Amino acid sequence: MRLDIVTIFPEYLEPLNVSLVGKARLRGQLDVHIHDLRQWTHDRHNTVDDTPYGGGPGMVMKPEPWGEALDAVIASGAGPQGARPTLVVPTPSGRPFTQALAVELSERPWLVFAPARYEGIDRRVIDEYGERLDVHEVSIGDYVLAGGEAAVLVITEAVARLLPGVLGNAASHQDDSFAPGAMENLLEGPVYTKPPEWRGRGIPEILLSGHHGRIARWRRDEAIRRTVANRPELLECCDPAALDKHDRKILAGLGWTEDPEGRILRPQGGMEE
Ligand code: JA8
Repeated sequence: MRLDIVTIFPEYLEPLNVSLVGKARLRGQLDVHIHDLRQWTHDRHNTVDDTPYGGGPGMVMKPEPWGEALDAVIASGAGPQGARPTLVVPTPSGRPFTQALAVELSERPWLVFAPARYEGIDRRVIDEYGERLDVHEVSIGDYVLAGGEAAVLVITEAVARLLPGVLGNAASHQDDSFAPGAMENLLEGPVYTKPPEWRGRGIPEILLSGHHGRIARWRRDEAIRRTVANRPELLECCDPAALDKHDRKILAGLGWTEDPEGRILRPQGGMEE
């Protein structure tokens, strides 16, 4: 997979030299190109921003440097079949970045990232490239960063580990929390390793029992408990058929009920806090 990132802070992308992504690059599985947007400015001050039309706070990124940058990056890779990249623009007003979107992006041969600073990029840039490329405006969560570079790191790491051969074992991301069809909408439960006692704390006995069926059931119970505590909405909207009798027993013990269609409902009103 090829990745291009156009940014006014190339140093911000240094973490792409490290760990899983850095190793994937060294192995030739990821071909990463980082570009300084200011290369495509022509004034003495390398200006990339200007005041917003209509007034309001902050500055907006000018369209001309982005247009020249993206044209140059796209042309640099347009092979014989005229391969076009997928453009990814991190923004808090984008489509939520999920594991499903990470999978979708991991299937593309070439991603170009356009992380903004200030109040964002002049809308005409997104509209222009939307006519030529698949453009994904993506939000990594409901908070505002000072710029899109940290979101590029997040998206790149989530995508890179899905590439064939990047993670040691291909089976290992099948049961990630949020992997489509993993534990079906459940968060993962706790994990343990050696030593068997640490600061007076042991390991849940079941994990030492060798009863694989009972261990799987215990792990699922813990996953349900953690999902109830941290992300109850994941359970409330899930397919009722995804829950077995034992799941329902665990949930009943946590105060959850079932409607006549078998949909599960969180405890109503007031007992929390
Ligand atoms: C921001 Br400025 C800027 C650019 C991209 C993103 S993605 C996010 N959560 N915040 C801020």
